[in-house]
Amino acid sequence: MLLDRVVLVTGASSGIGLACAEAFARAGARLLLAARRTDRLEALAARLDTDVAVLPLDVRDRAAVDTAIAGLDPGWAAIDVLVNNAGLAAGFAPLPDGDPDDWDRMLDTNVRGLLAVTRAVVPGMIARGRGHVVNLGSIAGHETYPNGAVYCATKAAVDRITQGLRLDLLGTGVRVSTVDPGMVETEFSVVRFRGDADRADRVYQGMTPLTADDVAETIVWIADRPAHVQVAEVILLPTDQASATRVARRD
Ligand code: NDP
Ligand code: 8X3
Repeated sequence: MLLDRVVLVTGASSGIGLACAEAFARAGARLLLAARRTDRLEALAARLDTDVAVLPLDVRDRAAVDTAIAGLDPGWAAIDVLVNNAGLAAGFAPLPDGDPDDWDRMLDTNVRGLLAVTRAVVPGMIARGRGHVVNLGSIAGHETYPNGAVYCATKAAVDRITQGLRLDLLGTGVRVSTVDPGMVETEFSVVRFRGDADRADRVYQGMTPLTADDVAETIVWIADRPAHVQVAEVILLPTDQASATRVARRD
């Protein structure tokens, strides 16, 4: 069903987005891969066995998002699946000590960026009477944990945007889904801790986290359901995780 479908993945240069690119390529889709680190996207494109176009994109730049989507070649313009994956956590601190620049990065990327890409892509889906938006939420959108208030707020916003979009697109034939993972070992924690790889490793110490592939396979499964089936929400946790704050560790 995904053969020759055009799939746009934001944040395809790393982690879940990169794994989505690989999984959709295996399913025969054609890929639009977006991120800021285009060297990584080019390297990924070179090893994928499908049609790929690289889209240099900072989702925080709304004008650039509009230009990039409006400027797609006709062969790429009819996007069937949008995976709104680009996102990050920046910092881990009690709210009164938080860095407002970190808050801006998270809000601008996870919320405003997701909105900008959605706004640029979805009208075309409506006009074609089909399409699928898959957002990357998080367990953090369902529960707030200490030191993560703003990141959790951005993911709660993603959850509400997902629900609102689904309501607003009712009757158009366009599907809206969210995948809300718990702990996934990617570059997420390295980014959150500003490159401190040891601290990032400790996040997953003594437990088995999800892999980016686990999440990507779920997203491909969602996109591959028949057109009348809309998977609204999947919460995907490692077996070693019961909530945002309850994790079984063996050491
Ligand atoms: P990674 O850090 O491995 O990947 C993040 C991706 O987002 C990169 O490709 C990065 O590309 C891209 N990105 C970040 N900022 C921007 C921007 N301004 N414009 C365009 N692309 C951007 O993390 P994950 O793969 O783990 O994260 C992917 C998504 O999954 C995020 O939305 C995250 O919140 C969510 N998530 C992650 C979980 C986890 O435990 N890892 C759990 C639940 C949800 P580049 O820097 O090249 O632009
Ligand atoms: C990422 C998962 O629990 O580290 O969204 O916030 S968590």
